Amino acid sequence: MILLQQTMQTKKSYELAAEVIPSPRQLEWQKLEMYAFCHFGTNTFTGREWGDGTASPEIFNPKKLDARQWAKEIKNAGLKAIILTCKHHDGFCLWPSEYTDYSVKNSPYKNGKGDVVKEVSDACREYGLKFGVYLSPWDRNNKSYGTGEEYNTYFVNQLTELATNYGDIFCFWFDGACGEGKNGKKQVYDWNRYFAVIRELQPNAVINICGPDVRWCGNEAGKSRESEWSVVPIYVSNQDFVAEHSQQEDNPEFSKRVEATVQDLGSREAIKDCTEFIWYPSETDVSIRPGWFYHKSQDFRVKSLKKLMQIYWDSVGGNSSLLLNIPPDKNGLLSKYDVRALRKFSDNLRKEFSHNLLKDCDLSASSQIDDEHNIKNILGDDGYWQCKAGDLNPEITIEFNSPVIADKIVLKENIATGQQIESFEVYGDNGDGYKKLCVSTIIGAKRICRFKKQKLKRMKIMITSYRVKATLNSVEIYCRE
Ligand code: FUL
Repeated sequence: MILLQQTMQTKKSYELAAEVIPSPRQLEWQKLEMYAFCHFGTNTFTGREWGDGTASPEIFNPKKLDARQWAKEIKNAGLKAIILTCKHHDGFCLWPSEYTDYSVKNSPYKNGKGDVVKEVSDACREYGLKFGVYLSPWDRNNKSYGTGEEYNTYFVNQLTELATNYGDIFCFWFDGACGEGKNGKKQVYDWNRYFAVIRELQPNAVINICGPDVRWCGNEAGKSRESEWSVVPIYVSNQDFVAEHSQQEDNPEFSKRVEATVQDLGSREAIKDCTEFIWYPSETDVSIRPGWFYHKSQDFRVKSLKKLMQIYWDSVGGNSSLLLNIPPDKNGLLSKYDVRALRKFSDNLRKEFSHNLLKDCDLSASSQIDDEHNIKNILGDDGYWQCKAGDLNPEITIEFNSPVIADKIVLKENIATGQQIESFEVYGDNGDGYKKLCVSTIIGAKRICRFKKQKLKRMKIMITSYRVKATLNSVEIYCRE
């Protein structure tokens, strides 16, 4: 015991951070990379972003609702899941909850016999997508909100309905927004009770934002940090910390704001006084149009391909997953404007990543800990490379058997054993000497670096700084078609 304490004390904070690894559920989630949000509810019909819980259920009447159309478009776009706003802040439930009258059961939709959660979760399964639940803790309709225990039980009952009746759920997404209810009171959420219910009923699901598994990137504008560390000090997952930085008012401008709150969460400097760390990877949530809910007036303000690509490079290409909101319209369909933008986006991604050029080549590394962690592992799906502990500037050389024309490199660390690489550089040579192609900070689950399209005979990756050990799971090289 005493010995353990001594070792703990002598370890530097970055050495402790280097030991933190993801849970199996976080590792599974990380593979998704990109998935959809669908904001849908009374706001779709009232034109609001934040309903106050007074809209009549009578207004909810999507006449052509077709969740299979959502799933089909989202699947074709290469996204891997849908998270549905089963209940937004207004409290209206898209499923016939037993615990409130404020739901689809009192709407004209299918004469009160509809269940949108069921339709969307079924469509997801049919199209091979995962299904996730957004359930707003803030409820502006329920009279028990703000009373403490009673509302927490109401919320737990709703969570239980959703976690029991709709098959596997990959994610529960809890918003940081928290305001007053009807009675002017704010609720004290019993997060631990909520989490316990989820862990019991859906043990594989990640709990995002106001939850312990996935961290909010900190804004709704689609801007990730230059260095999105997945290992951060433990306080970052504190729900009060998250809520403090969340949207506090019904302000349409919020989605454009890039909050310059805490830009550096994980560098050696940022963590130097910390001793406790968690694996808490970033998620970038952003809407394809200005609002989270569909408003006809925004049909011509759908994000351009250029903007969507910028968001993709920053998020997926910068160790943050991308949660892209595509809100169904009043008919209950994804609008043609959003579908057009989504298709352009996915067609473009296919062109950017048509085939991996890193195949026929000789690979060498300045060191490897043993033969099991051979550099050749970065070419395939099995295993990973790890340098020797004493190798302070690990270098990997790629010698192409015949020259390639390339414009980007994709690197992945072996995150199952943590995140340790702090910076690296990539060089290319076409016979006239090595030239620098890119300089970058962290890698994590994925880092995409783009450079000017050029012919290359060989490439070199230099890891310029790392914590304790450096690993690579894979390296891929691409050229836009
Ligand atoms: C915010 C909410 O207030 C917005 O309405 C939206 O649901 C967004 C994803 O999260 O905190």
